[in-house]
Amino acid sequence: MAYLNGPEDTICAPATPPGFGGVSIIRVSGPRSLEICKKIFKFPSQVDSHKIYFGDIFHQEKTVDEVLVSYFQKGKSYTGDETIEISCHGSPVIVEEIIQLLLSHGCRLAERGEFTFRAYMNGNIDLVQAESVLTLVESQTQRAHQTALRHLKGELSDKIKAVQNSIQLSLAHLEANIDFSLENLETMNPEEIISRIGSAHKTTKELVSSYSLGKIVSDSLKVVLVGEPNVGKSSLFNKLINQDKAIVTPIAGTTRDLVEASVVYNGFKIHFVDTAGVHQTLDPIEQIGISKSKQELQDADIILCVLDLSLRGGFDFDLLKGYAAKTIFVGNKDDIKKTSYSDFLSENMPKHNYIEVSAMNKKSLQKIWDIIDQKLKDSFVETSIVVLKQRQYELLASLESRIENALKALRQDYSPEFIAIELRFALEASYELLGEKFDDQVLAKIFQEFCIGK
Ligand SMILES: Nc1nc2c(ncn2[C@@H]2O[C@H](COP(=O)(O)OP(=O)(O)OP(=O)(O)O)[C@@H](O)[C@H]2O)c(=O)[nH]1
Ligand SMILES: [Mg+2]
Repeated sequence: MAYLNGPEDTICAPATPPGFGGVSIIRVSGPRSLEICKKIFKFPSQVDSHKIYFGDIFHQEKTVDEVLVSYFQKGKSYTGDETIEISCHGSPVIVEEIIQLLLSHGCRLAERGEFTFRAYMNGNIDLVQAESVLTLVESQTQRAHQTALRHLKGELSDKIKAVQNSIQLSLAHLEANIDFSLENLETMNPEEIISRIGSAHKTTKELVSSYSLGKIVSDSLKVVLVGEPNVGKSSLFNKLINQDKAIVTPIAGTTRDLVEASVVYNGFKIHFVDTAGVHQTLDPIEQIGISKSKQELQDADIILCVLDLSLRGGFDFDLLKGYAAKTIFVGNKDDIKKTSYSDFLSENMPKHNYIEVSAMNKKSLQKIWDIIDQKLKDSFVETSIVVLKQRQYELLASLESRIENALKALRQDYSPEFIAIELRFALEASYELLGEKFDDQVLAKIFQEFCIGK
């Protein structure tokens, strides 16, 4: 990662997306920010932090634009370095011209995420907070936005730090016990250590299990419709997304590809996938579609297996093997004359995962929304903090398993050396989580997901 080598560089980049708008903002950060900006903007003799100055950006006596310039002194800015933000008129031509001027006077173009990277390197934020900046700018629902904001404010980091503190303290006391030269030292008794480690374990466990909701919050809840051809999957899909997106015809085998669409519901993004009807066919195009349908089942949060109430079908229920917990059977075409098949279904299907609806009657679809609601409720966990990132989840899971090992060993009165080893591993995971210990490749991966200017 190039910017690991250039903390002394003064960097610049547009902070607003390219295009025309009311204003565009250009960010400049680094030790020479003020010195460089003075070459293109007339500051008063005394420049104060967090003040906005009005004037012209000039180049060889010619005015480039009328702008507002804000100054943030070192230690009091987002990055922690001296920073200047130029708000110019929102035109890509003006932005380009100002950027070129800054470059010609000694700035370097910022890399992706470099401003946030500097904030992290300068200790303004930890790695968990840096990741939340990305989630914040990418969030597509209010709930994702609020969760990311709480992370940015440090709520998740604080929980991790509290766990880290408990481990450090317990480790110190255990190690004092191991070290015989400190024999007369007053150390914590085992019950006290067990209680501290126990509560650290509870916190990490809650955070780990919050990830199932976190995935839904930061991404979406995925609902996949499967079933035989002609049962009404596409009709239901269109009604659920409130759009005529998938083609509906009385011909079996209409849908051949995946059709996908998302809607926002109660602050969550719900992603629906309509699939090709599954049946025995020799048509190679349909076969590809069917194999795509099967692949979708794996990462669905809810599978809606649609059955036609008016017709005895021959759906191969083996397809859903292993997915029982997330499958709901939906008897569709409730509005037309039912056959013995529908009586059979209502008698034999387990009540808790069987519903009857009609794609022709939008009101009946409330039953599907109720299922989605229930799934969201089930995903809620004790803790109000939700883990959103896979990196955080994986490290928290390893943190949890190390603490759990230590706790078991403590309860069974194992030797303190053994317990200390587990706790040291746990501590390592917590350092990695907060970015107190880092690997260049991990950092590169995190910050390169950002856009330029962030
Ligand atoms: N009466 C009635 N007809 C329905 C209902 N749902 C779907 N249909 C009709 O059933 C036919 C098939 O509907 P689709 O939505 O295309 O079925 P599909 O499951 O997507 O079919 P494939 O794409 O071929 O797998 C169409 O003629 C729909 O109008 C319903 O609830 N009641
Ligand atoms: Mg279809």
